[in-house]
Amino acid sequence: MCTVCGCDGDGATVEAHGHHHHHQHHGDIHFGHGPAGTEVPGMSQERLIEIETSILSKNDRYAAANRERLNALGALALNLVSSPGSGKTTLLCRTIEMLEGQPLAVIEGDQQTSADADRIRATGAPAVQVNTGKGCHLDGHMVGHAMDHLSLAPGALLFIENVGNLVCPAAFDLGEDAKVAILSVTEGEDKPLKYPDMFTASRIALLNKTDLAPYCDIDLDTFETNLRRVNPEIEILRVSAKTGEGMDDWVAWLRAAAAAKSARQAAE
Ligand SMILES: Nc1nc2c(ncn2[C@@H]2O[C@H](COP(=O)(O)OP(=O)(O)OP(=O)(O)O)[C@@H](O)[C@H]2O)c(=O)[nH]1
Ligand SMILES: [Mg+2]
Repeated sequence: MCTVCGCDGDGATVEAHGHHHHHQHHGDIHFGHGPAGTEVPGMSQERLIEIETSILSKNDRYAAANRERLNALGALALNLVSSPGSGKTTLLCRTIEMLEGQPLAVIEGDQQTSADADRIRATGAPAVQVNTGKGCHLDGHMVGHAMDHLSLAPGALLFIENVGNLVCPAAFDLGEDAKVAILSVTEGEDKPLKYPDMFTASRIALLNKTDLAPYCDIDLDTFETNLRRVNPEIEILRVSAKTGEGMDDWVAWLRAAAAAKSARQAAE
């Protein structure tokens, strides 16, 4: 997981080498076959697992606290995950306009700049930007702080736009109700197979930029087949945040999910 990019690991400890990578056909090499699922030079598989467990168990405590706050409000939180530029912010801006009357707020994650939070605030919705610096994902602790700056109404929708990255955000629970994977047709239909963890972790995938499909030599049915190969349960909607195509179904999905969450809270 994310100890590879050094964003959280305490990489100082050097231990015996554990070589787990397997050579496959044609001399191709896979570094993910060991118990840790990855390799870092100079670090044993045991140490890697120890670091990952320590980081993720701390994260999980923050995420659980966030989830408790959200549950008490009957607020639905969605973690929007994707590669950079799939259209998360564009989609959010259009979604917010369509959700008129629905209380909502946005947390924006990026390495640098408050550009995306500014775009959200321009719609009139409250937004907090979180800059991660060298970090490559949002974590539970960051989201808890951001929530302190948003006075979420009961039954609100909280959209969390994660850092554009198809790898690391898959591992970090933020306390959300569901991950929403955004894919755009320009990325190619093979992405679910190449970056499976993100799509295994997501409840729904939005295939965005359908307006560009005719120019992209892409087969949307194969895109969907590949998504279901890594996650047979995943829901899929085809949308264009630009033209609005398919956006009614997405907004209906959101309204139903938000209603179900606040009903669950009312029943407690
Ligand atoms: N044609 C077309 N362009 C789109 C669509 N959605 C977004 N875009 C464009 O795609 C580019 C990236 O959109 P953003 O909304 O900034 O993407 P993002 O996922 O928020 O990007 P990061 O936050 O940087 O990861 C912009 O130029 C958008 O105008 C769409 O449905 N169709
Ligand atoms: Mg964005």
